[in-house]
Amino acid sequence: MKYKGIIFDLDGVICSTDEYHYLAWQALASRLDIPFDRERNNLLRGVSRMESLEIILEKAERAYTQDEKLAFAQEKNERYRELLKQMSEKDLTDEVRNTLHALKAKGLQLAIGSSSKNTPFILERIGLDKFFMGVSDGNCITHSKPHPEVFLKAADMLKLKPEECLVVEDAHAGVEAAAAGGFDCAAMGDARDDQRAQWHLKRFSDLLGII
Ligand code: B16
Ligand code: MG
Repeated sequence: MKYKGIIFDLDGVICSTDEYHYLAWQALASRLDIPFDRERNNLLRGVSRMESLEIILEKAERAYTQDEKLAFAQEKNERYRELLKQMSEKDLTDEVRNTLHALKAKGLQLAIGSSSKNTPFILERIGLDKFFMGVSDGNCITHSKPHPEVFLKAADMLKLKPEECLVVEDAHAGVEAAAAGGFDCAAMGDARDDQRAQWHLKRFSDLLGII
């Protein structure tokens, strides 16, 4: 088997929290009268909270102070966490759950590589808080994707080299991060056709055909 480990992005790969990010940013942008739509939202995938805010504010008609920006980020995160609180194990699809268990049964070592500081909370909501051997997230990195740090830390947690791991991503920034770190990547969702990825998944369960 070519890969010994798999590192999964969280939002948009394991669960649909990418939709909640969109709704929470959309509410903020609308309050501030800043144009924002799903196409611009795709630019925020895999990017840290403050960098996401800077991308949204590019369309603003006035400049904001750092204190205002911090308050906006907090406002968005509070709205986002209200949406997360409604999540339960039902928000993990059977397809994702069954595929994860099948990969583990094949002896693969599984980790999370997410830019989100809310990762522990989300994993707990969907009942996967004890499932992964390593969780590398926004709380343990200093550089957000497309920097490879989050995936390099995940590989370290699995005690594997980058070339032994496959990264699964839905963000162009994440595919770029995987390539920069020397990882193969399976791209899905918004990033599915990214030519820097070695694999292009129509569905999450297509992973079983690669491994
Ligand atoms: P938070 P991922 C990323 O998660 C999201 O794609 C991105 O939209 C978000 O801004 C980032 O996490 C930070 O999230 O505000 O919860 O810390 O796709 O890398 O799992
Ligand atoms: Mg993602």
